[in-house]
Amino acid sequence: MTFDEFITKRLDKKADFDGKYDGQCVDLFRFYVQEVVDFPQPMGVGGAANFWSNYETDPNLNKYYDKIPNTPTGVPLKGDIPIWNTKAGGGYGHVSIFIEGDTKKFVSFDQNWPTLSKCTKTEHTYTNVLGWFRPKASVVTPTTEVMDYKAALEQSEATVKAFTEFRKQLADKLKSEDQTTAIMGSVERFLVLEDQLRSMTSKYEEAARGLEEEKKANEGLMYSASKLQEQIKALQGVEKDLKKANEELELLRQHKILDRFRTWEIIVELFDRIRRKR
Ligand SMILES: [Ca+2]
Repeated sequence: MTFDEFITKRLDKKADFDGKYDGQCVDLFRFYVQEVVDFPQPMGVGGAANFWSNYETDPNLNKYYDKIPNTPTGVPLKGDIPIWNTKAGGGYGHVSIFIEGDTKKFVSFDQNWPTLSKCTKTEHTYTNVLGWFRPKASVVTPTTEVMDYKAALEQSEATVKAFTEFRKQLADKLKSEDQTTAIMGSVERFLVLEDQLRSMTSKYEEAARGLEEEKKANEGLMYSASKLQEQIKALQGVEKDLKKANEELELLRQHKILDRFRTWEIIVELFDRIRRKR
């Protein structure tokens, strides 16, 4: 579980891990190790201060936690484990789990501070604090991946809830005793309608495509027709010119023929005159 869930679970309750000496600070620490950090339990101690001095020799401490000494500027992270020296806790020292704070004071999750045998959020100064352990793997704060997974889970739970509610409302609307059968029938009808709609839509789309193609072809035809009209117009012009030329030619021909006639008449007349004179 997360540290926050751990706090919610254990706040204002007694936590007695070893079943001895009532609820102590070490009991809460060991529950934290078991339920949140999920590491093996450190060796037994006479008092909480011994965790600090045992660190180098206890593999369940030095393998799984960083040991960070207290300095004037150091501030633990949420989920870190502050350890007090033997001047605190009636000579035994003290241990808690850091929640929030700054360089002057902080709030942590404690048991038995000063002598309350239950878990509390407690305000402290850094007096007598030796330093803090920081769990090496980031198991205290859930990773982004875990948070994403949790969010996805919550969302799917909400979806399931919404669907259940929808089903219930549907059953009420259908006024049906046998909810499942009625709903399945409605869903089936809905699916058939949906299929019909889909097929009609595809038919419509097909028709629209055909229409579009036809329109394009038509545009091509219109273009050809207008071209043809231009050509006809041009041809008509040529024809007109030809006709005119023809007419002129005809006129010329007629004139020539007339001219010839005239010449012929003159010759005939001349011949006549000549004959007469003989
Ligand atoms: Ca105990």
